[in-house]
Amino acid sequence: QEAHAAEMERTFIAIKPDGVQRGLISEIVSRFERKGFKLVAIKIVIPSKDFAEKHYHDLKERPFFNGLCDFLSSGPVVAMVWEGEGVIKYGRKLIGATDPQKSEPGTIRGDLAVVVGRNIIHGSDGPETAKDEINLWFKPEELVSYTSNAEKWVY
Ligand code: FUP
Repeated sequence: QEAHAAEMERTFIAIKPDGVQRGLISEIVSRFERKGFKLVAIKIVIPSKDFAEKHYHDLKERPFFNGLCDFLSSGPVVAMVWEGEGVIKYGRKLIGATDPQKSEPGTIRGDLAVVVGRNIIHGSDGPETAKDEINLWFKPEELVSYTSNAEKWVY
């Protein structure tokens, strides 16, 4: 069965400043890549505080909101769009629970992080937020559509 890129599910994944500073970019990219998901956009940026507040707007009433936005804007972030069947939900599974003390071993946060305020990675939590976050972080022309021969062996 052919899966067409235009219809394929996409999610927004970001390696936060702690993940970048700790040298975990390739480790994290590798886990998504080996699963069989396809990287369709990637860049490294230092978000402004204002931009971080837009990204986390759903959490603006939470007590940790200000610190969280300071943290996200404190250094380089690797912003990515990953594509593939079930990538939104399974991407969250690869990432693990929000609090690394509760993330299972084998997940990115479970294996590589210790506290919730430094949990190294972000992933969209549903189809609507995926769409919004991709639009916030990327221009349409920054996303690349391509056929990967490897997909024949994944789907
Ligand atoms: P997640 O989708 O797993 O990133 O979790 P949330 O959207 O609930 O939270 C976003 C970020 O807020 C987390 F990655 C870390 C931070 N956070 C805290 O610092 N303290 C909390 O109690 C909850 C979340």
